[in-house]
Amino acid sequence: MSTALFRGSGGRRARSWAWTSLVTATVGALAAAGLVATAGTASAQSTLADAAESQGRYFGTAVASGRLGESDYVATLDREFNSVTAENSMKWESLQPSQGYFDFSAADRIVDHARGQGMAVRGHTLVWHSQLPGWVESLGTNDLRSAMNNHITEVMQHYQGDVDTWDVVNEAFQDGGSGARRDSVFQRRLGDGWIEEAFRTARSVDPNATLCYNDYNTDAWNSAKTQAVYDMVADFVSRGVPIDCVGFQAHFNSGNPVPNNYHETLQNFADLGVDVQITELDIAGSGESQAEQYGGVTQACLAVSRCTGITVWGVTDKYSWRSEDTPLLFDGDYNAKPAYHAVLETLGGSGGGGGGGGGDDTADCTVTYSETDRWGDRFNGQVTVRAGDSAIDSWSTTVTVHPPQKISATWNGDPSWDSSGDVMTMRSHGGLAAGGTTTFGFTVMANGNWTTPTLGSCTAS
Ligand code: 9MR
Repeated sequence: MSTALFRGSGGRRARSWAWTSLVTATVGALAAAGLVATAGTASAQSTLADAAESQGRYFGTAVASGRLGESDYVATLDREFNSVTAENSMKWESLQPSQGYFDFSAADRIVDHARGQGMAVRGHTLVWHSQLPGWVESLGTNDLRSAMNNHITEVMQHYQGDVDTWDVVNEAFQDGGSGARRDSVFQRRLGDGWIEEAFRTARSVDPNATLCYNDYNTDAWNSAKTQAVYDMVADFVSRGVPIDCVGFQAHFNSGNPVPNNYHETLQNFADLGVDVQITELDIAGSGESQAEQYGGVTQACLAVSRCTGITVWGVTDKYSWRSEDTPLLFDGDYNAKPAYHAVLETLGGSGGGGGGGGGDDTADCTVTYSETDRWGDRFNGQVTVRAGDSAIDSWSTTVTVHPPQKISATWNGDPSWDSSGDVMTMRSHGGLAAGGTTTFGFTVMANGNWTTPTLGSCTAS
């Protein structure tokens, strides 16, 4: 994988628009041809994304770029979520490790994958005191001001058209009872005006982006920190400082449980005239107690019309930043947990879980994709087909490539193509035992487009 280490801006924009229309056109064409499959016998809203969408919301997850090669991770991501946040790859130390040099490679991998799947991207985060490269700490006032505005400008221009929402400023307030600003390098050098300046710069760079202030421990309405953030947002709104949204990270555990007045907090902020989003949700625990809390948070969002979506802070417990707390919706084997079902059902969906722990999901086989090799002009994809609880006599699935990509070779299956040549149906040579797996593979000539091919669902007989 080559790295994109360069000075400059705006590099993705033309491509982004092309991809957006391509994805829309491809999905439209597939739908017209009746080739967009919904999972076998499960209900129409058997994923978090579909169920949230039916409620006018998105359902997102944090993604680590290094996990995009793991097929179960990607299958779960692509099936369940329609929004992603880079867990670490868009932080300042990742994007501008030394002054003036931008490395967008890891973040681009996440954005390319997400946009290739038609997902939205939340940008996290433009200005934060943590995960800052060392060179920022040593700047004086004027240089720091320029560096902050330059970082916002370069990063937003690079992702303009792909990232629709930005955490412009993250975690600028202290914990505890003071309600004071956090003692960060930005606060020390630039004084109280730095947050406002960051938002004004962000608006001027991308007037179409939704601009958020994002923080944690802002869940209980009466806490000093919640009140301090509320006062800042109220002040910004009253003075016309551009702010569109407040992000509530929502990292909960027994010491910091979901407060009873969570809905009130979200509603009070929304009443200021901003959207609210739950941006990094995870809840330590397990079983029904965890499920109940997840259901409650989802309910609180649904009860506030300006709560536009929920993002959980990771796909699977095994890669969580606090994995020992098992705080997410899928366990380490990608089985849907009770918390998953609580969220799905609160959103009005049912079944779901991709067959991993999935209620009434009776699909007979599942497919997952991974990329096994890459060269300068092409890559090999591998699909693992897994039978459900019963033996199957045959299986088939589709692989859709994204023009101008072309499949140039296949192995371990009987392929056929639609008239466009972009949709390959792969049929099995034989059956599978209950729970058994097999793989097939193919080579894709990229022709400049490295988007991950889209897998259809698996059909068994
Ligand atoms: O999940 C992130 C973890 O992998 C990093 O090591 C950590 C570094 O500070 O940041 C984590 O994400 C944080 C997020 O960016 C901001 N809110 C708190 C999150 C959890 O620490």
